[in-house]
Amino acid sequence: MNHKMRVPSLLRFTHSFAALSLRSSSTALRMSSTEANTDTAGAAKYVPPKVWTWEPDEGSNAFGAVNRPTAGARMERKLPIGKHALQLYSLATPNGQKVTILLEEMLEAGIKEADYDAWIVKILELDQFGSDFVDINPNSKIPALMDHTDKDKPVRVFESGSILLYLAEKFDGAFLPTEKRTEVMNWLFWQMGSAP
Ligand SMILES: N[C@@H](CCC(=O)N[C@@H](CS)C(=O)NCC(=O)O)C(=O)O
Repeated sequence: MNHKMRVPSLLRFTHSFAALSLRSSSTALRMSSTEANTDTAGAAKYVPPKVWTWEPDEGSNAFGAVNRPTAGARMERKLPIGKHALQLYSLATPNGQKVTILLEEMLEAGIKEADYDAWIVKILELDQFGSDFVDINPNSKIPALMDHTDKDKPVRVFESGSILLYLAEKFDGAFLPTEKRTEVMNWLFWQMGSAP
C-alpha cells in the first residue's frame, strides 16, 4: 500500500473539513447574534434568570404538582405489606410493567418463591411522595420493591433495571445464564438507556 500517496490526500480532506466546520460555526455565530431573542418560529426565547428561584406550578398540566426541585417525603404514609417475601409498589407504566412481566415469567417457569404482593402507587395522586415509599426509593419513582426474605434485614430495590437484575440473580438460572451474562447485560443497559 502506498502510504506516501495516502497521507497528503487524507490531510487535504482534513483541512477542507476543518475549513467547512469553521465556516459553518461562524455562520452559526452570526445567526445567534442577530437572532438571539427569537427562535426559528419567531417566538420569544427563554432567557434564564441570573438567580433561579422555583415557582410552584401545581395546575398547568398533570405533572405540575409532581415535579419539584427538591427530594424527600412530602407526607407521612404507611405502605401495606402482604404475605409474600416480595412486595412490589408499582403501576402499569412501561417501567412498572418490566418488573411484573419478569415476575410472571418466573412464576410461569415454576419459581414459586417469585410470588409477590403488588400494590398500586398512583403517581398522579402523589403516592410516590409518601414517607414509606421514599424510604424504599428516595427518587420517588415506581417501580420499587422490598424483599422481606430475611425479616431482620429486608432489602430495598429501586430502578427498574436494578430490580430486574436483583430478581434474575436471586432466582439464578434461566433469566441470567452465566455463559450469556454479557449479552444479557448489553440488552439490559440498552433498554435502560435507549428504549422508549
Ligand atoms: N429510571 C427509572 C424511571 C422510573 C420512572 O420514571 N417512573 C415514573 C413512572 S413510569 C414515575 O414514578 N414517575 C413519578 C414521578 O416522577 O414523580 C426506572 O427505570 O425505574
